[in-house]
Amino acid sequence: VAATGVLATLDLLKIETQGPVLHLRLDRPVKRNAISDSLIQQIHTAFINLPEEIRAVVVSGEGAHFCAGLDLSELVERDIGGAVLHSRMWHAAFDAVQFGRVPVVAVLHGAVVGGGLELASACHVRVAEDSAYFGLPEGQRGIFVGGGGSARIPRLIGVARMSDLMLTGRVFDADEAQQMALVNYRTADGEGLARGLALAHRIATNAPMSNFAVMHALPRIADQSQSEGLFTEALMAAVAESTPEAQTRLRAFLEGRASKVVKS
Ligand code: 1HE
Repeated sequence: VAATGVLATLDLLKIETQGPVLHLRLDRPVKRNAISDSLIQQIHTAFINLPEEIRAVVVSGEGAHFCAGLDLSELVERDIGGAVLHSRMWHAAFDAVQFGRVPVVAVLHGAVVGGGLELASACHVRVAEDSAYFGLPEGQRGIFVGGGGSARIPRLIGVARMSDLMLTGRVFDADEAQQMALVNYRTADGEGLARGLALAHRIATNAPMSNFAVMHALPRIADQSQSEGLFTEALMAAVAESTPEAQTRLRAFLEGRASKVVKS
């Protein structure tokens, strides 16, 4: 179903909903989905205006590539102050992705480079098609990451691998990305979206408070000392457990009405 309201006004995104899942497609294929100021603002607007009934989001890219990163044609015009604010604008948008209301599944194909990799790293689950490849060409362009990549990407693959990408211009293919757990799922070309949507529908069946805890508590606990982390965990667990939904779900299991955990 096509999106309505403010989401329907975002001309660089194609947004559709399938029940509780919203599919947001970067829709600037002529420029390989390069992220202009307008596009970053539209991503931000979309994520802070998700309809109430949406429980999970899938992000993908139209055309042959997921995303070519920053729109380099807009970079030349900025002074230092403007550049700081520009980077902060990206931070706000990708914070809305990572720390919004619902989990986000990225479906990746073709180039996932520069700011495109920064966007992918703000998502919670990553699916890569065979064609996907990952790089940080900022080093070659004479710039640095500015979309949160230096904070997020080392948390996924480590400082050493990110340094290698930036210093040597190395590119990881989908196999390498999977080996280093940069991507969680691999599919053949053309099958990523179906897998991503299926995962999003599965995520959408979880209790919202459990999903919230995974999105908001887990990465913060990972940043805390063990003692602070354990305390945060106890508080988060108590909040989740005390929701009526948790009580209902626990009772359903105990009464034999809930699914068991089985080998997939
Ligand atoms: C662009 C951009 C872009 C394509 N900004 N216009 N990102 C990069 O350094 C990656 C630069 N792009 C590429 O390496 C390639 O374009 C791709 C490998 C992604 C795709 O190649 P291809 O052969 O399919 O397409 P193309 O012919 O290179 O590009 C088609 C058009 O898109 C062309 O414009 P046209 O007017 O000549 O048709 C390209 O100029 C344009 N295009 N990528 C502007 N990135 C917050 S900090 C984040 C910092 C970064 O992200 S730095 C990394 C930037």
